[in-house]
Amino acid sequence: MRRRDFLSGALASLAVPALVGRASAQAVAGQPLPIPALIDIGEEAGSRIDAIAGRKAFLDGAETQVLGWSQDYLGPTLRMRRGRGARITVGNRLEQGITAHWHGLHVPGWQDGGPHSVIAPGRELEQTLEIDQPAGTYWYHSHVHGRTGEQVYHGLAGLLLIDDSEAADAGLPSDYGVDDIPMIVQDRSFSRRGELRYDDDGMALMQGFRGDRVLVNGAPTPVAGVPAGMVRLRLLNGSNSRVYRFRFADGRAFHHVASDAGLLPAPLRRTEIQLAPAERAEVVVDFANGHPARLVSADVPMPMMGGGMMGRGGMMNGGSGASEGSDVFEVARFEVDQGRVARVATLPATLAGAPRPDFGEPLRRRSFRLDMMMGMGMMGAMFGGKPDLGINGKSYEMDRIDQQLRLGETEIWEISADMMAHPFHVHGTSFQVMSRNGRAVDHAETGLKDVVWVDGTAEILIRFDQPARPDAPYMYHCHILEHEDAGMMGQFTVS
Ligand SMILES: [Cu+2]
Repeated sequence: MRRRDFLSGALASLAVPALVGRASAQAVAGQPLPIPALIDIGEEAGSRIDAIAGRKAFLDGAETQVLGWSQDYLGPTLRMRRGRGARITVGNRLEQGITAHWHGLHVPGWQDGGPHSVIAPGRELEQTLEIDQPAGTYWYHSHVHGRTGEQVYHGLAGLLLIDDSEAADAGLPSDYGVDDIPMIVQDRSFSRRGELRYDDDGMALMQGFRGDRVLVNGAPTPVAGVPAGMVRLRLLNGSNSRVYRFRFADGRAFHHVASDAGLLPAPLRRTEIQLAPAERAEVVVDFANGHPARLVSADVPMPMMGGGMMGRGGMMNGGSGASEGSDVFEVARFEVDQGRVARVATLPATLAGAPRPDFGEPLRRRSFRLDMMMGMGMMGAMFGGKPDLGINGKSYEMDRIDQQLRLGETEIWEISADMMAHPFHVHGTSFQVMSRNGRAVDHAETGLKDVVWVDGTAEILIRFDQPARPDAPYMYHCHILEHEDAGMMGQFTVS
């Protein structure tokens, strides 16, 4: 949406775009789920990813401009091993700067790929990351201040898996692409001609950009072939702002085995799981009965606190024809393929290799208020400007250090949100959620995290064991990418 169109568009956008079924170019629904190539990153030279521009047809016969890491849209899955170095070169073959942020990795600030670590067009950066953290599903994406939303939207993201020898004995399905399936879930919007559309003005900025189609690994509502047994799904919400509440259309239960930053102590039986932007979950689903299954998501409206000016409107689904009801849309289908061998028949009672966090006594408390009402905030957006969003009353500045932390000291961070809920992410570490809205949170249900959904207030226990200097500090920010780009971010050193 261009700014001059904004006022006329503002009322229409009170009803957020419907998901699925609106674009006139037809979705190539039902194509096989693409499985990103898996690259083992070891200590030897030679592993690289390059940011490139290309064209891709998401919808039938309609190509559109995309970005990707060594491929058109998204990138290979990078697998790194705990206790080893991971040597990787990141090249930039675009005409704009990029970064490679290793989301969830405990690496020093200068290797973290934040906004200060821009790789200029035509340049490359070689790094050896020292991997020492729990096995889990992490990811990587560009993180250039002011352009993260646009660059990730067009494809600069990919999965990053950490393995370790202990978790390898957890007894979970682990044959990549066969019974251990990566799923990057994103919503996108297309023009009538099938071109990717992205707006970050006005209301789209305030609520976060939302698309009207859901893609998994870049394919609309794909079908995954699975063996007749236990299958692990590694779900990443790679969307700019959409929150998903995943479940199976037939109501089958599944087991939640890992969250953002490692395994849970024991598999947890669930029928539904919510993921905010940048959150991950590993779940194990039993396909032994041979029946096909459909993964769906309830539409989750952005909760506006106190029924604010934008109301609580969600209204994501406009006539998908799905039988689940008007607020549910399909994400992917699973079909049992008898040619695939199921290696795991039962889940262990507890998960070997699950992190056992020991944060010790916290030494201090800090507060972070996620602000949407600063200065011209909401009014700016209503009149087509770029509002300043911020944290603790300040919009992000590249040359201002907001906090100076001490290496190895545990703190309690209290994060609060006005107006609407936000997913709050911290670089360089994993944390434990202590409470939400004053109610204690059970570690066995949430595991270690690097994103916390803040719908009111949340308290986290946090500690940094890696340094970050003023020239490449760590970030904390809202992971609604439009909010982050508009300044809902801060930065800190650790020494
Ligand atoms: Cu936000």
